[in-house]
Amino acid sequence: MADRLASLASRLERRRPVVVQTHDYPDIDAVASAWALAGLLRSKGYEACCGYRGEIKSRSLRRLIEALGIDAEQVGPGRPGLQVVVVDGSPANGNVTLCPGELVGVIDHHKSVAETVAPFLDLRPELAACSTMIRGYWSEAGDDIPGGVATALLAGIQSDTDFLSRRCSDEDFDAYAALYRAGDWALASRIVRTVLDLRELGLVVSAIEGAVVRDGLLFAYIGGPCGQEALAVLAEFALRAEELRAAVAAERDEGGVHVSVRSKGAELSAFDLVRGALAGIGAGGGHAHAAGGAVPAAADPGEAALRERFFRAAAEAAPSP
Ligand SMILES: [Mn+2]
Repeated sequence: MADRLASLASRLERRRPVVVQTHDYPDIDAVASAWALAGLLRSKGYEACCGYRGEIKSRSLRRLIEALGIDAEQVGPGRPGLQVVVVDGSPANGNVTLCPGELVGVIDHHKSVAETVAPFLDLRPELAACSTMIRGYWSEAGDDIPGGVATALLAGIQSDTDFLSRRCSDEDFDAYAALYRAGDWALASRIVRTVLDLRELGLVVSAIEGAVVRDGLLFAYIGGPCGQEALAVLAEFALRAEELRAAVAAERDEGGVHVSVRSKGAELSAFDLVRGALAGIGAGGGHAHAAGGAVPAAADPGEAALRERFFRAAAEAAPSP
């Protein structure tokens, strides 16, 4: 197996600070990965911290940060000589606003939409979670993984695979088993599952009542405000309906429109849907089963036009049988 940790470390200068940066508006997999890698680098003598851009809109991530004492910082204007390692995202995919500094590495499991350029690249879209990748770095180091770090990475895999119910590689299963033993699985599971409050539960119910379905695609607009996970909960729950192939949930806040897309299979890929629907107005990405995207407020076409964009993208990506 390639010694990825040694390869990354050889490209980092020990006397300069390192920020391990997540994708913007991070989720559990992103922060768990960044925190775990920053901790590993610190144990090897680097000055490393975990950072993100945008804000934390995920309720479960806030709980994980509190429960495990994760020190994730909103990255500011940068510091002289800063070295940047991006995890669970890529500047080439448009979901990371880079911290000013020198980009040294990108570690990601998302589908690439453009070529990523950095001295160190570890891009493995065949893996279901970035946390699986970072657990591999800890294994390479040969060090015992601290319980809190194991719990965070376990939550990352649970969150990105919906508790192993999406496509996973052998490496994801191996990492899950090891982290399940090394961390607190009960704590991780409880935090990952608890993503709404009662007000948001009501918003989700109302949005489903008002949803529009065409050719197996459901489109629902949540009348917010809500955390980013309410969108995912709605889209995932909707797919329990036999007639649906895919589901889209959208919400608008001051920053613009956020969307979450879930699909039952590669036949109508969530990734293709969000890329097609948001082409020219926003950015989106992810995986075949789960994807997300955002449209800046200035480019918001409005609910009806956004819905038509998704129905059109579905017809183009996979005409109904
Ligand atoms: Mn991820």
